[in-house]
Amino acid sequence: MSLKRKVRIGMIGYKFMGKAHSHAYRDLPFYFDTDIDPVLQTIVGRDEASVKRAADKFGWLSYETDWRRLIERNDIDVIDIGTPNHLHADIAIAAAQAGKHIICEKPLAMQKEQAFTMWKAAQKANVIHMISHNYRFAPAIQYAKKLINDGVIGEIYHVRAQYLQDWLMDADFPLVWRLKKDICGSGTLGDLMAHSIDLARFLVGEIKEVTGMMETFIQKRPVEGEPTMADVDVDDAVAALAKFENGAFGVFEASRFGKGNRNGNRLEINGSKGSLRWDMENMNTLQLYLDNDVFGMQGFRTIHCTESVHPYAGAYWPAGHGIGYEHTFINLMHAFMQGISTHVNPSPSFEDGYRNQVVLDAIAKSASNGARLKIKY
Ligand code: 4PW
Repeated sequence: MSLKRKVRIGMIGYKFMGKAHSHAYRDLPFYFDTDIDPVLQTIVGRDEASVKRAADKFGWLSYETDWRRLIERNDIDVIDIGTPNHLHADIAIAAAQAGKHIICEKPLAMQKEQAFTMWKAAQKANVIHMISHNYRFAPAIQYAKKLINDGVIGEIYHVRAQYLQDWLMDADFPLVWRLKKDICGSGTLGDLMAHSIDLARFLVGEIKEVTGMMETFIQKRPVEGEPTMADVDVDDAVAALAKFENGAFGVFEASRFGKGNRNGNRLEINGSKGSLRWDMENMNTLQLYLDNDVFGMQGFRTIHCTESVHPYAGAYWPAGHGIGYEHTFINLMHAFMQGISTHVNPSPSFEDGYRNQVVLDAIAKSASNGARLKIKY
């Protein structure tokens, strides 16, 4: 019998993120030596037949059809929120008031005021809180952070980040929840650029000023299950310029119309002594250019971040055997469980989610009024 502390998870949502999170909880003890054993206690969804199927497939012990009932239960320690964005705040605040630890999908909220309330509720309840920016947990990103902190690329001048997908380019694709402002808050801005802003804040620092532009290329789409069309009221693409507190200059682009880019989440950072490049579609490698390489032999070198010196990589396979998208979630859940074990809040926290949301809101505001805006937290 395991002597590990059992942490009973209640997860709301069972689709894309529900699958990623379920898998992460299940595989975590397989790779990491922790003093916590996550228990897949209860999964929640409104449609009973579907949530029951998900419970069976993902290995949950039970299911519920009402998230409020989940939060009332005293056999649940953690609330995991993988619902559409408009429900994040109500669930997180209720979970905090019930003394549950919380992990929430991104973007944290519909707007910054809501994100602030969520952060403060979690802080007041003294529960562990995390936002699921999983890409931070790719070994190559964690290693880039170490190189930057060690001064390897020197003072940072530029960060440029793109997050491009192409799943929405068919005009017959229906008006799903990610295209309805009252449910998602924003389009590519909160769905994709939120990740780039998180990576930039993690690697480079706080943003102090932004301008933004947005575009909706297909303005009407079929309503799901009905023979009618309705307006798309969120962005298909967004671009933003940013200045960082440390003087760095940022260029960000996110789109669901980047043909051929299935999940093209990339960034490049240029410093006084070198540069770094990362691309999620080749996630185990990091490109590094160093100015002090031998003249004539300079160029971007490819670091395979699969050695034990690379954060998280050693938990998996021998060098050269890469990991995938799902492992970023395992690493994130490891940080979350460590946070619960030590009661030291891990990063990215709800505070990071709030700061991210402040930047996103400013980009949206700038896109609508054309102004260049200072970031005020
Ligand atoms: O990480 C990405 C997102 O934030 C995923 O690839 C899908 O696109 C799901 O939501 C966004």
